[in-house]
Amino acid sequence: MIDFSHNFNKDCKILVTGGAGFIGGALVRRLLIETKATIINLDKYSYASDATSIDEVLSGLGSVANNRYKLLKVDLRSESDTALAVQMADPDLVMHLAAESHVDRSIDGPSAFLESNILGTFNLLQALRDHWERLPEDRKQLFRLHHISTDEVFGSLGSKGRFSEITPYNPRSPYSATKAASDHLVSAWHHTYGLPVVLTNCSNNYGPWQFPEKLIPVVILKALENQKIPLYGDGANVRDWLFVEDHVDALLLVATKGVCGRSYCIGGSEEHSNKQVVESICKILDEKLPKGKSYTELITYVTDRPGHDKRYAINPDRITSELGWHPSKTFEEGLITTVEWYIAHRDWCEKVSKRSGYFGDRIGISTAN
Ligand code: NAD
Ligand code: TDX
Repeated sequence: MIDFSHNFNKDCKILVTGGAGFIGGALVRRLLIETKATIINLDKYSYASDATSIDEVLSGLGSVANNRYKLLKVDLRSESDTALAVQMADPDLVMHLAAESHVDRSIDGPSAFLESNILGTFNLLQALRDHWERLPEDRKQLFRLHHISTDEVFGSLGSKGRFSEITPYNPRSPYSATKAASDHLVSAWHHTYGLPVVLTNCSNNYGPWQFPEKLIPVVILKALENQKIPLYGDGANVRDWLFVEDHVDALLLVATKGVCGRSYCIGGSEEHSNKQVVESICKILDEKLPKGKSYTELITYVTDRPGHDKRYAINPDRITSELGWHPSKTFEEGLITTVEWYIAHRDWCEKVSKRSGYFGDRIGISTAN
C-alpha cells in the first residue's frame, strides 16, 4: 500500500463525486482511513449507490472521522444544486467519478447517460471554474480536478495492440460515447479556461461492493443461486481486469503527483476472455463450495450485446514509469478475494437488489429509444 497521508493534511477538502458507487466508495474509504482531509461525498444516490461500506469505516474510526465526512445528496444534472454543493464543499481537490456506468443500461436507455455523464460533467465544470477563479492565490495554485474515465472511450481492439494516452478516441456504445464527451469537456475547460485538471482512463474494475449487474458479481451470484450463468455471444470478448483497490492507488497517485493537463491510462495487464473469467469463478466455487457437479455446467451462451466491443487492453507505461504505480494483486488473487467476499455478503446483495428493483434479469438487448 502507498502512503498518501502527507499529501492530504487536515485543512485539505476533497470533493468526491459518485462516492456512493463502487469505485467512489473504495476511494472515500481509503481517504477516510489514510488521510486527515475532509471528504465531501456528492452523489445523487441512484440504484447503484450504497453507503454500507463507508458507514462501517466511519463507525470504526469514531467521532473525529465522522466530523471529517459530509454527504451531499445532489444530482449533477441540476445546475443550481451543483453550484451550491461546490460552494458548500469549497474543495481543494475534486475527484469526479459520478456517472451512469453500465453499458447494457446505456443501450436500453441512453438519455440518462447523456444527462448525467455529459450535462452533469458540464454543470460541475462550470461550478468549479467559478469556484477556482475566486480562490485565494495559494489555494488556486494547488487546486485540481481529477476526472475519472474509462478505456472504453478508445473503442475496440483487434487481437493485437493496447490503448495508450495517444490512442485516438473511438467510442462505440452510448455509455462510452458519453464518457468520451465528458473527457473532451474536461480537456476543453483546461485548455480554454485554464482549469487545472488531470484525467485517467482505466480498464475493467472488480472487487467487493460492486453492484450486481456487472460481469463478475453477476456470475458469482447466479452460480450461488444455481441459476444459468449468461455469457454474451461466443464468450471470446477480452477485458483487462484491475482490482478496485489498485485503481484507487493509481487515482491517489495521479491526483497528488500527476502532471496538470495530462492523462494517464490505468490497467491491470490482466487480459482474459469472458469465458476464461467465468470458468475461473466456477473453478473457485467448485473448490470453496463443492456441490457434486461443477458450476461450469451452469454456463449458458446468450444473445450477444449489440455493438459488443471485442477487446480492451491498456498499456500502463506512463503511470508506471512517471508515477511508479504497479497493481498489487494478480487477477487470480483478486478473484479469490472477490468470490469469498460475495459468498460472505449475500445479504448485502439481496438488500441492494431489492432496493433497486434489479434481480439479475438480462438487459441491454432491447431497441434503444
Ligand atoms: P457506479 O455505477 O458503481 O457508481 C456511480 C455513482 O455515481 C453512483 O453512486 C451514482 O449514484 C452516481 N451518479 C451517477 N449519476 C449522477 C449524477 N447525475 N449526480 C450525482 N451522482 C451521480 O460506477 P463505478 O463502477 O463506481 O464507476 C465510477 C466511475 O469510474 C465512472 O465515472 C465510470 O465511468 C468510471 N470507470 C468505471 C470502471 C469500472 O470498471 N467500473 C472502469 C473505468 C472507469
Ligand atoms: O452477464 C453478463 N455476461 C457477459 O458475458 C455481463 C453483465 C457481461 N458480459 C460480458 C460483456 C463484456 O464483454 O462481460 C464483459 C464485461 O461486461 P461488464 O461487466 O458489463 O463491463 P464492460 O461492459 O466491459 O464495462 C465495464 O468496464 C469499463 C464497466 O461497466 C464500465 O463502467 C467501465 O467503464
